[in-house]
Amino acid sequence: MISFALSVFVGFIVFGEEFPFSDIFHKISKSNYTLWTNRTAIKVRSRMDCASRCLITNRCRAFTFEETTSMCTLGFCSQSNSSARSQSVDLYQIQRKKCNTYPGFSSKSYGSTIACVWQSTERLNFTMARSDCAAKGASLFTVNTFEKLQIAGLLPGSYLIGLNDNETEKTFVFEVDNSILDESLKQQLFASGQPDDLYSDEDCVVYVDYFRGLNDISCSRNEIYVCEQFCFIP
Ligand SMILES: [Ca+2]
Ligand SMILES: [Ca+2]
Repeated sequence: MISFALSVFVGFIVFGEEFPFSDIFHKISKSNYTLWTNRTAIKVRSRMDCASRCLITNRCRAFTFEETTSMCTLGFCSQSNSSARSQSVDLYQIQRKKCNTYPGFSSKSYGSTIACVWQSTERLNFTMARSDCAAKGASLFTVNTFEKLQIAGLLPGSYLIGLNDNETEKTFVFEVDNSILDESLKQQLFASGQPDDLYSDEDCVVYVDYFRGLNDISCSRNEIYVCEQFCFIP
């Protein structure tokens, strides 16, 4: 999809071809869905301009565009949400793919929570693991709820996930959207006595099977890792 999208974009720029907007993006009912994003709106020339920006932006699968102001917001995916939205904002989504159409990925569930995940066989450090997940159009596994912690337990062994306190010590940030792990959830997710920032050198996080919880480790350690697709059909 990414290479297809890129070639479409390049074709649009170089040859001035008609941009097959409606083949790629679908308008989503805004009464039921909102945009999952960590970006702020930017002013663009047109809806097509906004769509083009989404196609060349890593992990952009959806966007909103406000006709009257030409404000464009790029996002990860549309998500179910019953809260009211501004009627002037249109929400578009790239066609979602089934989880198992991403090579090696499979869906795992706990209750109504479903994750689309892939586990490595090779051990890499945090930076390399993160790059490998990005190359798959994914991010390191996000364990940000009790349910996701239970899903983590369905995968064998211990492995790196997408959470770190690289920027500010003790402030753990999820890789997928830079959201911050709050204190009460931190206590639920981490194993007893963790995170301990041992030797002042532990800023990356692994799920540890025998703790059934998280532990902070050195980012330079080579570990098994798990990638997660965030915009899929189970
Ligand atoms: Ca730390
Ligand atoms: Ca630790």
